[in-house]
Amino acid sequence: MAEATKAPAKAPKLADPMEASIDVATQEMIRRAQQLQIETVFDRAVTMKPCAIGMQGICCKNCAMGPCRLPLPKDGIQGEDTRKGLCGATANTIAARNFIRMIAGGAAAHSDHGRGVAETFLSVARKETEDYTIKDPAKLRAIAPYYGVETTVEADGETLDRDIDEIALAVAESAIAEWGKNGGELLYLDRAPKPLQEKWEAMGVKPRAIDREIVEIMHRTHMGVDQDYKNLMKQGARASLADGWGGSMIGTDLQDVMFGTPSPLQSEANLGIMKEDHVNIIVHGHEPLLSEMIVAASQSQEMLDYAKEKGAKGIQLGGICCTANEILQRHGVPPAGTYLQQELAIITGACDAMVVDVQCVFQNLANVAKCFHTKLITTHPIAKMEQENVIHIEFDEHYAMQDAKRIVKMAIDNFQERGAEIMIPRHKTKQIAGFGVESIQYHLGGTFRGDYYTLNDNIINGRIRGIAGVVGCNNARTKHNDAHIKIIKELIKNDVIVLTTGCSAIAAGMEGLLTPEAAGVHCGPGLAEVCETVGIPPVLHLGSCVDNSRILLAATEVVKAGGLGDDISDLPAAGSAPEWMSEKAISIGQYFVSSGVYTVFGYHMPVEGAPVFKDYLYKDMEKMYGGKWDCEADPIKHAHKMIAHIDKKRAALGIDKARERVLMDMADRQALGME
Ligand code: SF4
Ligand code: MSK
Repeated sequence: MAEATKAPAKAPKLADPMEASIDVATQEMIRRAQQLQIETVFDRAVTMKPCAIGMQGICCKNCAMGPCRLPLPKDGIQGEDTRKGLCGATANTIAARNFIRMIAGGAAAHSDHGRGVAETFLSVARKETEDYTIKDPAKLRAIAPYYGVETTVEADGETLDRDIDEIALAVAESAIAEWGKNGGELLYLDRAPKPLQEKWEAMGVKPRAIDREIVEIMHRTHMGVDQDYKNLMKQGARASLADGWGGSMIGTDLQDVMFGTPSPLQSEANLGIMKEDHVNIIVHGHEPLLSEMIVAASQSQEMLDYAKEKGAKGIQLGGICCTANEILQRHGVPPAGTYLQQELAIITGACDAMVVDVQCVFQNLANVAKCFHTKLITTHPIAKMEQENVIHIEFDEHYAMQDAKRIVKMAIDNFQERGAEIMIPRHKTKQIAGFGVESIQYHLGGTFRGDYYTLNDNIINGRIRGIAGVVGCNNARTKHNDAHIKIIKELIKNDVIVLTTGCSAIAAGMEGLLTPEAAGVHCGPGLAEVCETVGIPPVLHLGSCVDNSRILLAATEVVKAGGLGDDISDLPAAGSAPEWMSEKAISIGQYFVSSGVYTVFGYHMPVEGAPVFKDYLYKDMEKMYGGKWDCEADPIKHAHKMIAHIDKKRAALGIDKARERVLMDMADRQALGME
């Protein structure tokens, strides 16, 4: 072929920024990456298609006779489903095994995080470290009874407060035992409403020890063990409860004890929080153990002076993913973005160090960092990267501040190494974060009754139609943040108050939904009235992925406050993970379902290839736990499925009529000072 007639080399297919994200900063940075010819997850999502059989949950590779793939017949299943793997495993068995292995992965990730926190807390209690202390002794006293630890002592006929260090040591030892104790059940199960505990007892799903439930999943799903999807799911439910009411809840509580229980504070969100004239350090991952110290180190006069010496005006700390949420809710450190923005933070050219710990960290960060001056630092012994440009500084809680200062200094030293290729998008949004069980009680609770009375009252009278938990990841197979924002807006428009965590919370912050002012713009009249009266946003940021345990406890408080049934499953409430991608999301989804919550996932669920198993999750589970799974990719339909469920629960409670009245009730508005 003559040179002139040769087809030009095919340009790689690239993501369309407008199709990839609803966020302008993200769109700008995708364009920027493409100009610089740096590939990102958005481009890879265009060039690599997912496996259709894997997506449906019906590929088994649990032994070397496989992988066995069981595609659905084109015209669906007519009559008996005869599909089977070499060993005879049915589609139900394969999908259930895959599903509960995801639960095991998710529960392990959350719970290992919790274990790390508990071990650090034990070091604090033993006075082996000076860098961490007990910042919230009241919370420690509040949780101690669940661990069987006395908080008072009798002396000379008087009841006195027990020494806080003694309580700390006893709680730490009891907490750590939860991972591997022999016999008994997890102690925190006692915090759930009694009818729920009875359901778990009847179903035989009360977790015994956290590690045990995860190991048992790996055993049961080994080739030739458990081959009954119902029995497999029983263990899935048990392991998920060991996560939500175990590893995650212990992690959240002990983090609050050591680092402080969050209370509402103001901050900002999105890539625009990075500053060209500052040293920018981005922390990313999940565990706050090191990032807490990095916050302290970067605020220390020593480091600030050093940064100025090197020509910077200061140190700007920012976060990605749940490490971001942890330091946001306790210190107001702004998130630079969600899961899908991690590469983009480096592509600004102004990221002097990205410090990562565990979970949700792209290995491609190393390839992107190579194109810039950015120091990419791994810090956790279980999470390293093979690329040579990655620096590993192993974090040791006994020398926490020393490690943190070393990292901050490395970032400062790197400030002068920046190239000319700097582009920080200007977009950032104001937000209020840092809500929790305690602060909801403070803002929406009764002054005299000290519980969730006011919240319940507003649900009963219909101003608040119901409660939704909207949580979870981004997924590069769906438009970044689109489903999160559409679903949340549709819910609050219909007077449903939203509790949010994880990347969903960051997305809501970026969209300006975490401000009290959002109520007047986006809410239905009832919810707007409550938010404006109390001065809270209609979407409450409750923290990170492990903090979904806060939602379980908030729901329990609502039950306790009365008037809305006896169990979480009676509440006009629903859960959602619009853009999920992580195994942790499946574990969270299952512990919500097993705790009585109707839970809708977006995008897809890996069960479509096993219709009987799917029905078991989407229908039959409700009879067992009061909660069930559902999936809806369309955000508006997704929100309305949740609202329909909320209305169903309102009708069952006999409070559906109250809502119709309240929206026209002028006297009530006047009583609230709104007219
Ligand atoms: Fe195939 Fe059975 Fe082996 Fe799975 S366990 S790969 S279905 S033979
Ligand atoms: S970080 S698990 S992408 S929420 Fe918790 Fe975000 Fe999902 Fe990771």
